[in-house]
Amino acid sequence: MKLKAPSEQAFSSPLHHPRVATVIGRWLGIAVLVCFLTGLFSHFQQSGPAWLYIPSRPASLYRVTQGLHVLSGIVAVPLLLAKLWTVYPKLFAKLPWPPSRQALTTILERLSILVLVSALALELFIGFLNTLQWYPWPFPFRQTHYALAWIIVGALLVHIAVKLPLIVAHWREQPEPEPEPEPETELVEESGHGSGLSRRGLFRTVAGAGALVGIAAVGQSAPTLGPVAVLAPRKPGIGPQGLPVNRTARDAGVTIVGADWRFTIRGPEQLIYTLDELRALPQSRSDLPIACVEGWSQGAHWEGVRIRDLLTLSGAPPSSRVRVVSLEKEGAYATSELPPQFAADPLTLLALRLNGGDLDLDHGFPARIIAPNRPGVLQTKWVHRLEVLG
Ligand SMILES: Nc1nc2c(c(=O)[nH]1)N[C@H]1C(S)=C(S)[C@@H](COP(=O)(O)O)O[C@H]1N2
Ligand SMILES: [Mo]
Repeated sequence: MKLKAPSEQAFSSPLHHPRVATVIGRWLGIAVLVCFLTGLFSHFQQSGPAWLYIPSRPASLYRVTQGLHVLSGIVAVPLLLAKLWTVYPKLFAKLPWPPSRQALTTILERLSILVLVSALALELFIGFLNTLQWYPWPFPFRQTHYALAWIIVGALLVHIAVKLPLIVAHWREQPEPEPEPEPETELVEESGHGSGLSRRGLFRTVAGAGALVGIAAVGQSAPTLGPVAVLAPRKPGIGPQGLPVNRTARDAGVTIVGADWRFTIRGPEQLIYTLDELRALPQSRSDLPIACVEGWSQGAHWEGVRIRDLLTLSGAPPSSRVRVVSLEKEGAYATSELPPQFAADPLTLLALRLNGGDLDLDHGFPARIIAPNRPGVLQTKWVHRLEVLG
């Protein structure tokens, strides 16, 4: 027996319609745009060009942008699935044959959609696994995630340009045309006419699915929704001193920190402090969040010595570029750099205390960096040296 592929016309449900594709495409487009822009911001924070100035305020800006990044990525998943379902009969459309100029355009257009869909599906998939801190692949996550983002944006612009006439024609709702009188009296169920979901019903279902996964995820950065955050690997309030931990001291290879611990600042003058000497310096308080790139965030109360005060003590100007060095031996987060505007910000601390007690070893005991508007990965723990770079 020979199996025959259906033709595009076999899918006659009114839900496989350019109007539906336009409406869901708009939602997906907004989610992708928000995800892209917030992702760029996060990328530039971590490895931006030297000329790019990122302000240290508003203090919670990164918390909001990264929360939106993960939220829009998760909401994009049901939107993408719905969009693909709406347009999948196109897979069975006949290619114009013999090849003509028009056929070439059609093939190129199909290829751009193939690139768009596969890159976006892969992007959302690895992004979601990353929120679970699971990296079952041999490539570096951040660089790959970033490169895919540009491929998606490029392919999306081509897709929108090609479909522009269709998008414009279906941007506004039009009254649905009267169905043609059918020659046969009996309607087959599969034909979709008059049966099943209406367009409005489909839009409600898709919006509902988006809202549901959104609510299940956003609780990792919005504490009031913490209890329903079933998609969140870390929930607010759970962890030592009521704050989640991304990488424990043990995972980072940091063991007991003893009385021989010293803190060094290398400026024009080199100063060395014991922990008690650091505690005897003027202490400041900052209420700042840890906002992890993986999407969870939580505010906390920090106490410690202002970085700008330490810089002044070592004879350096308060707005200096500073290298932060951890006791952690290897790993991408063992060191970080504070740009001058972050070092000078009075909220930026070498924190010794968290939520009213000495730092837990997993939160960076004896000392860590906490600064406003920064990704969690740059809030270096177990700090034992600052180097003034200029
Ligand atoms: N030295 C060092 N500092 C680090 C890390 C690390 O792995 N090593 N992890 C970072 C990450 S990814 C985050 S989100 C924050 C989390 O801080 P917390 O564990 O105190 O909540 O610490 C940051 N500081
Ligand atoms: Mo993080």
